[in-house]
Amino acid sequence: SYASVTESAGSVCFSLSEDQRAYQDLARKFSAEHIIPVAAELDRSMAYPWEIIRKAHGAGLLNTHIPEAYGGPGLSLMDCALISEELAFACSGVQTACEALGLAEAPLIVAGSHETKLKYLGRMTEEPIVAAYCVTEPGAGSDVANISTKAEKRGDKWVLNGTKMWITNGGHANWYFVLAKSDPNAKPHKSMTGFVVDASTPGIIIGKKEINMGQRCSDTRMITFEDVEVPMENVLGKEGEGFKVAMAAFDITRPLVAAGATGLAQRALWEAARYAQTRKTMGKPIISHQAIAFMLAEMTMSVESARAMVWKACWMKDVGERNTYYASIAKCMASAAAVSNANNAVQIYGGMGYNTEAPVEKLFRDSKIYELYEGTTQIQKLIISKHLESMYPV
Ligand code: CS8
Ligand code: FAD
Repeated sequence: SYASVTESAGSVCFSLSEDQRAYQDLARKFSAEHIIPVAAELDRSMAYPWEIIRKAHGAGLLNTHIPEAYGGPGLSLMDCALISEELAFACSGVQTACEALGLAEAPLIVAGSHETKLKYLGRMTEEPIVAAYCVTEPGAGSDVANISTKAEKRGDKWVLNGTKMWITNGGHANWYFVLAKSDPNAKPHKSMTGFVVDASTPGIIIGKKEINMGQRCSDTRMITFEDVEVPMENVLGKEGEGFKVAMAAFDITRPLVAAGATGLAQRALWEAARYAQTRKTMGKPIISHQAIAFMLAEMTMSVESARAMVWKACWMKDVGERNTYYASIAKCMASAAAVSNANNAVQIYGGMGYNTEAPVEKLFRDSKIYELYEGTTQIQKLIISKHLESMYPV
């Protein structure tokens, strides 16, 4: 394990194992061959990247944290982060579509019964299908405790009613993770239950594809549940524990979203560093102007420090410790790196950076979402700050 490598080296270990380098390589080659060539067209057409999903499934790059018992490769979070970074380097819209499967699966991994895992995680590993995580609602995003979708027991079934918003993969999912209020009289954090819901269940209404600023091939929808019947065995964990299940999922996925943001930040640096060596003004390449060189140096520092925090957040989880605090630091830092590096890349490209023919224009639009989804920057800071009193007692 990572822990024993660290111990035996007598230091902190930043090197990758042979297997990790192989996964990184596989993802890098896959991205270069199958994603980069079609990324601009997917951005224009906004078509869902089904073909890439099928190929990625075949290449073993999806569902990577599903345990072996359920047909997955059971990779560590660190392994998954290496893959996520490479996919997002190529196109973060594609990576979001891929990562959203992992997000839907995370509550099952955290709290699903053996039978539920066998059925729904097994399905994901058998064929290239996708799933979605339905927590946010039109009236409650950051404030998860305030959701209003209802779950009521009727006979031997649960019945769901309510509307979810901004659901990634919403229009293509085979099944949904749904968080709903099952006991309106309980305290908010004990009032919710998590369910797995087959997308073919009557009463599920799929909204139009939302047209977003960036990551345009990713599919974002409103999903409405009208008297949707869910069998008792599709409850994840215990009744009333849904809030914690939904939150614990983020301990797995926030480091991976942060890895995606790091990939985008790295791509912006890569594009800008190369452009700055060929574009000349006042008789020399613009990289020779210190103002530009220092912007590139800052972009380098942002991406390196974001990656270091992603690795730390993953390592913490992989050695079996609660990583919520580091997951939030990584998510916050990496999303800031993505936004500032994309902004700087556009600046370094000059007027050309503002044009749709330049790769950095897409990066600029794609980057902003990282500061919003999976918990906004303010929410990550809220989570980090909640740790301070116990860390620094007076
Ligand atoms: O509501 C919390 C929050 O995190 N809000 C942000 C919501 C969010 O991140 N939404 C993202 C939706 S998904 C998405 O955007 C997908 S993007 C597309 C796919 C991309 C590819 C993947 C909050 C604001 C931090 C919570 O605040 P509070 O309501 O004040 O609750 P707390 O007091 O902090 O906690 C209440 C109890 O829950 C326990 N808890 C909290 N976090 C965890 C974790 N694991 C286990 N348990 C947790 N991480 C906490 O300990 C409290 O329990 P007690 O027993 O009461 O002590
Ligand atoms: P609000 O919660 O209304 O926040 C508005 C502003 O207030 C933000 O700046 C926020 O940071 C700030 N704010 C809120 N509360 C506080 C506070 N206590 N202190 C300080 N500032 C605060 N959700 C899912 O469940 N599944 C998905 O698959 C999914 N995919 C998404 C894909 C896209 C493209 C988008 C745009 C969203 C997606 N989301 C998904 C929803 C996303 O997680 C929410 O949009 C996000 O959590 C913010 O919630 P909100 O939009 O309701 O903003």
